[in-house]
Amino acid sequence: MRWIRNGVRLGLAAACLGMLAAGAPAVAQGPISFICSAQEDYCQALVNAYEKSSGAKVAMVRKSTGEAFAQIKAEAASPKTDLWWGGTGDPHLQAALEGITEPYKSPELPKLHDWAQKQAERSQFRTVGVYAGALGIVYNPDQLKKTGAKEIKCWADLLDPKLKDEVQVADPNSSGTAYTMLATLVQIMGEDKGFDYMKALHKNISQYTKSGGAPVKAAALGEATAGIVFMSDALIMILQKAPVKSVAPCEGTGFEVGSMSLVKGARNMEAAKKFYDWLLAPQAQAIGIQVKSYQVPANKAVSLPAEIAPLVDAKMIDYDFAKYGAPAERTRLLARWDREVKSAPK
Ligand code: S7P
Repeated sequence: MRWIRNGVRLGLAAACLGMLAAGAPAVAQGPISFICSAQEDYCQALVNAYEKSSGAKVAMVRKSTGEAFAQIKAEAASPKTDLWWGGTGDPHLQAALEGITEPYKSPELPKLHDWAQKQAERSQFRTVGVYAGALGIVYNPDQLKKTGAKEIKCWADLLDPKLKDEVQVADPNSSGTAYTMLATLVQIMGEDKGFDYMKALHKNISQYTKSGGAPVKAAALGEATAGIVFMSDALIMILQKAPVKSVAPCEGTGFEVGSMSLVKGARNMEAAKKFYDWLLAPQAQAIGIQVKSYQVPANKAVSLPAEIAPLVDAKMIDYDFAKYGAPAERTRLLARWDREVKSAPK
């Protein structure tokens, strides 16, 4: 995938990061109300670094992507949130198209990879890409052996009856990861066949978790044999020597453009814009890798560690972000999933 490789090739730029530290401190207008939809420790590291460098105060809450979207939508008449960072791009796009987020062109925008700038363009600049990552399958090889199922290489392998109640994925209503899976399968297989696949997979699902990263932990603990997750989340556990492997499915896979949006009518708009600009600049963009969160950063000046290289060789589909982030389409697909998959007999 060239869009990811471009990030990998910028290795030398890392040496310059120390010199690219943030400029003048932002002036705090009040605590910035911040929803963060990535890993909790990544979110906290961003907040700590910004508070330290700017003197501003940030009140952060971590929420899965679908939940964050639902909260911002529910608050639209009287917004309590200023800035929403991270989580998959589709709900950010839906928020943009529903007009509940604010258009903004950061001075950092031209310094981002094309995929991050395209996310801004397709939303009329109401959201922007902050990182990218591929969807994949995580599995526990010891557990897999016990089930007698063959090695997992493809989406089709997850349908093996020997994996009954052995697979986990999140609920796509709350989780951006799981919605990315839904949209990916529909794009690879066609809508009806994609739903047939998810209905068949339902027999093997032990639990639809709330958060997209939970199946990685379940597989590492041996509570599940396999899970559908972002490969960057699996890599965190693999590097911690957890007994799991990850695979990019042989039929192809989808990917996320993790995004950021300013809330329309934000009470701390000016302070939130300063935080927004800082979050796109190299110093903040390098924090993910420092806290071992292995998505590809959007800012071209940030290099990637060698560990990420295997993730970029996945056979990636040409994910249609405009279609699957459109409010009517996302709402329709989630309703169909509730009707036909979640409530299907096991
Ligand atoms: O953990 C990092 C990450 O996977 O979290 C985001 C994810 O969408 C949030 O979790 P949910 O699936 O529960 O919404 C991703 O954007 C990110 O890569």
